[in-house]
Amino acid sequence: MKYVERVISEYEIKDKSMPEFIQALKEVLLSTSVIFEKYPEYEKMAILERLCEPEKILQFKVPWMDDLGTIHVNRGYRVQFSGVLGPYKGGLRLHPSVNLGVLKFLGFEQVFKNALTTLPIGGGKGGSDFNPKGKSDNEIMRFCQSFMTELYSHIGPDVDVPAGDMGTGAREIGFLFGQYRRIKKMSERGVITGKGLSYGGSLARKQATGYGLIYFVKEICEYHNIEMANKKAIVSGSGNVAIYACEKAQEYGIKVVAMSDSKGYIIDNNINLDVVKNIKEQLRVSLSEYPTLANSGEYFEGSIYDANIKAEFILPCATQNEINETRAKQLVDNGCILVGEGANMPNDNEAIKVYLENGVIFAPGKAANAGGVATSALEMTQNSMRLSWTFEEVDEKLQQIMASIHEQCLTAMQRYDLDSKNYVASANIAGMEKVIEAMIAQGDY
Ligand code: NDP
Ligand code: 2IT
Repeated sequence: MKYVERVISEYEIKDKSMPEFIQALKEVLLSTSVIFEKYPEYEKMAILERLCEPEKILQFKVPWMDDLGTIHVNRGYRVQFSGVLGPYKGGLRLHPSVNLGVLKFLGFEQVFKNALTTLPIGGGKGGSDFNPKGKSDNEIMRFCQSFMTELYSHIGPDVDVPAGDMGTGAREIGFLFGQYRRIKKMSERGVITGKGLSYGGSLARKQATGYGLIYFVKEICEYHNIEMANKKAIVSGSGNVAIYACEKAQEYGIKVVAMSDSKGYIIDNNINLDVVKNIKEQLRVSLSEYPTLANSGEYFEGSIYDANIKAEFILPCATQNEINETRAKQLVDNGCILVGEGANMPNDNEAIKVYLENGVIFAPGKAANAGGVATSALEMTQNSMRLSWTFEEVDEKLQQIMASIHEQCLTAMQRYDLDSKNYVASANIAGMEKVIEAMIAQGDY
């Protein structure tokens, strides 16, 4: 049995209760098997076993009191996956679907994504099964304080630097940072990123993941001679990543014809993003309010990917496994030519196969959405230097980083003789080679 297949089958037994982690392992390992064919000595060095096992996993109880005085207990986690390239770095997800398997998949992906940014950050991920929906600001604050009361002793600017992810935005980061500062009695701004601008945050971090996705799409379009203007796009989700992907896409003349949330989706000729921002960033309510507030468009319940919408660009920016084989085939039938993942693993492995078999360009999350974490690393840099760059300076660096990730993919394609539309294998190879090199150099065993 091939090395890669052996390691996958061992994990299929060891982590059989973690389907998302197994899915991510398969995506990464099967597409990088060429590395292990080229360097058979890596098997003896147990490189894959060392890469697939997190360095440390923390699980802790998060008790908090709601506004009526009832006590709740959630589970908190931090998966410190790999520190070979720098402090563990990755977001905190607050969502009822969070469990260890989901965070292991996210942490594993984060290791290679962070390697692609070329910045000195290792990979990690954390979060809780806490549901922020419908909670008051005070309840959110008490939860965040309780979460940080346990986490604080495991993180630090040179140890582990959390940030936002689904359900964790500026409000939650503020409460988390405030509790860390109170407990530590130190001004360590670089312990968490995505902070507010008044206390050490970076301009353009809020926009960075969505903008970065579109900068990456722009690189692809330039390389493959595709005109961006007037193409139709579906952007799923209407959270942080989706909103700023839509904003930058519209700036480039792309027509965003549909967006979604966890309950349904809106279809409009050209989405009115100010209304979506108001609904999601201010009112924090459902997209069903859109037709009334925008005075245009229609709202439907269900998945945006069952709606049979015609679009050339598909930009999934909500959550994992939104698109399966059937939905991918429908997207292809409806004229899709490019899929760029703003979310982490929104396409399952069968969907990716459909794209590659049908000549659709596929940009995986670990390359396409790396702008968020890259800008977090720029926030860390500014915190260390004790100064702030302008929006334009950060945005310029973000564009350079996304262009460099595209360049790294092209180089890997050439070195391993891969198809020029196969960004999934090339991104995985480029990220993994960097991590392996650092592991070997550091005698990481
Ligand atoms: P947010 O919490 O801001 O937004 C998430 C969006 O996804 C919301 O619109 C939410 O709907 C929707 N959603 C949640 N669950 C489902 C579901 N089951 N089906 C359909 N839609 C759903 O999160 P982010 O925008 O920060 O994150 C989105 C994705 O991008 C995640 O995969 C995250 O890991 C990834 N990512 C985030 C980065 C960041 O910097 N924030 C960086 C890189 C990747 P509703 O409004 O109803 O809750
Ligand atoms: O998935 C991701 O890359 C993020 N949620 C961003 C992590 C970060 O540290 O900014």
